Amino acid sequence: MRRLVAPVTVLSGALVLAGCGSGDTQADSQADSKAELSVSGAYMPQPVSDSMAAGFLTVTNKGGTKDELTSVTSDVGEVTAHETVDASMQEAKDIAVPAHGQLVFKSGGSHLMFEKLKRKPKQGEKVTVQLHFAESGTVTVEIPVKSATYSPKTGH
Ligand SMILES: [Cu+2]
Repeated sequence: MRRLVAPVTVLSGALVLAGCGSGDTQADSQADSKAELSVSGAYMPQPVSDSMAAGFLTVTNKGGTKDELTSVTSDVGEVTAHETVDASMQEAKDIAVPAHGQLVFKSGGSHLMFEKLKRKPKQGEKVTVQLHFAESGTVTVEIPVKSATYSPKTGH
């Protein structure tokens, strides 16, 4: 198992189930509505490596039915979802997006792992990925490439 080149802080908890006032809340009128996904906070630190990169984003499910991230694809290379378990990474399959909950990929926790890069993403560019969900189908996300040391403000 290869390690990320960028230093990461190891935190526990791959999934954060509860939202915390991210500012883009929407009235939820149906108790048992379908999964209703939105993606926020996507970024990729400019990779140090020529062949690998990590991506982070949050998937929010405003619906009343859970969904599942089954796979991720991108034209820049191969993408898998990784979770961090006991300070090492492992591939995660079929990751749940709970009803009225979130799937969070963040530095030190779960992340999107880009490997076999066909080109090295540079700061200011965007990387397009397709998130494939069991219920909601494919969601395309443009991930902006930030500086190698970028870390998002948490908004708390
Ligand atoms: Cu990884």
